[in-house]
Amino acid sequence: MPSYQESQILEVSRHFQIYGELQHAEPCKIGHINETYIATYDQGGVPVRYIHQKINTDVFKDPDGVMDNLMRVTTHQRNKVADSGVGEAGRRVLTVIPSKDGQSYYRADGGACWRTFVFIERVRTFETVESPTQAFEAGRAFGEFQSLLVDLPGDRLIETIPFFHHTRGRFATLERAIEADRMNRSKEAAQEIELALRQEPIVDVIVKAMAKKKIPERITHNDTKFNNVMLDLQSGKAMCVIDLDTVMPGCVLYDFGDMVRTTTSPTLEDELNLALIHMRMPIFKALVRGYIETAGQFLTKNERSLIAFAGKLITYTIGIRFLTDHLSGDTYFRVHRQNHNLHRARAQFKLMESIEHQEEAMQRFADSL
Ligand code: GN1
Ligand code: MG
Repeated sequence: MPSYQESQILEVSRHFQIYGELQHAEPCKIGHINETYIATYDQGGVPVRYIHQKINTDVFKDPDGVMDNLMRVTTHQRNKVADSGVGEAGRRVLTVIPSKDGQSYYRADGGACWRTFVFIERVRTFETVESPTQAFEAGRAFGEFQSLLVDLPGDRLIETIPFFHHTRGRFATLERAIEADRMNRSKEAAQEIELALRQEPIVDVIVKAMAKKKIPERITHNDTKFNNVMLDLQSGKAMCVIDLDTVMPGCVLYDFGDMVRTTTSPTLEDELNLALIHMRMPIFKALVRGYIETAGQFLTKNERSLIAFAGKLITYTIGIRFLTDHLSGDTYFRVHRQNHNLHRARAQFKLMESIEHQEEAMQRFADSL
């Protein structure tokens, strides 16, 4: 739940290099981790919007690292976009507004970390994919995002959350949560726990392939939810990829997998009616086509060979993270109703099964491109 009132946002806003008077601020309810506010300023009679965001430092324990990565990544992207001549770099790449003392974020007295972005106008995000064209755009956008970062100069990016998509690590954490059963919830979740544990044979596939260098490490987004793609209101084309806190060294397959998870079902992530949850092949096809269009030039054969599997694996991994959080008392993902994380886990497992049923056909299609 948003815990900041307009008056507090006013206090925060004073610390950033923004001209004009704050007129209005409202919480943006998307996202399970950070707190986001849309703020409108009067700049010489024109309303101009910004995003103020409080970084969740329980989750992102190294905000300096998060912001260093973010500045390096967005600067590099902006330069490349500007050089390419496509135009509208300011709507294609996130712009950070520095604090009054020239930092990329502002740390308040109590320790709260706030940052500010330019609000990108005339775009919108969607919670579910409404057409193959939208899926194509999502695939294209994240593929392009990865491809722009292939030549990022400098040191390796900081791992803002170490072992973020490490399925074996996530599996072990689930096992510990079952064992501890802090909230006494394991009995009610017995079916989900059983289903989750049964999948153990898949948890090491990508982890091991990476350890053996069969799959390369690359700079990846790591939170490629469909609602992190901003689509132009008029053309419907993807303009900007947002939510860059987990941009770090990773595996492109996790990025692709999370696109499958968040685009192919017609339902929300926490859908209660399991009968509605399924992987839509036409959407998947459009998604891969879009992704291959922009990422195809750098993907290796090994990466391509796990495209369909990645969808299943990430859907499973996010499912066990929700289940773990449910068993541990909902301390990580923000919840809005009772058993919310259990519902989310159930929905992921249903989608995982649907992907599994179609996995061969999905991979065959990817291989044909
Ligand atoms: C979290 O807050 P949001 O919605 O951007 C989570 C992702 C999960 C996602 C599930 C840092 O992202 O990993 O896939 O929820 N982010 C973090 O909806 O854990
Ligand atoms: Mg996120």
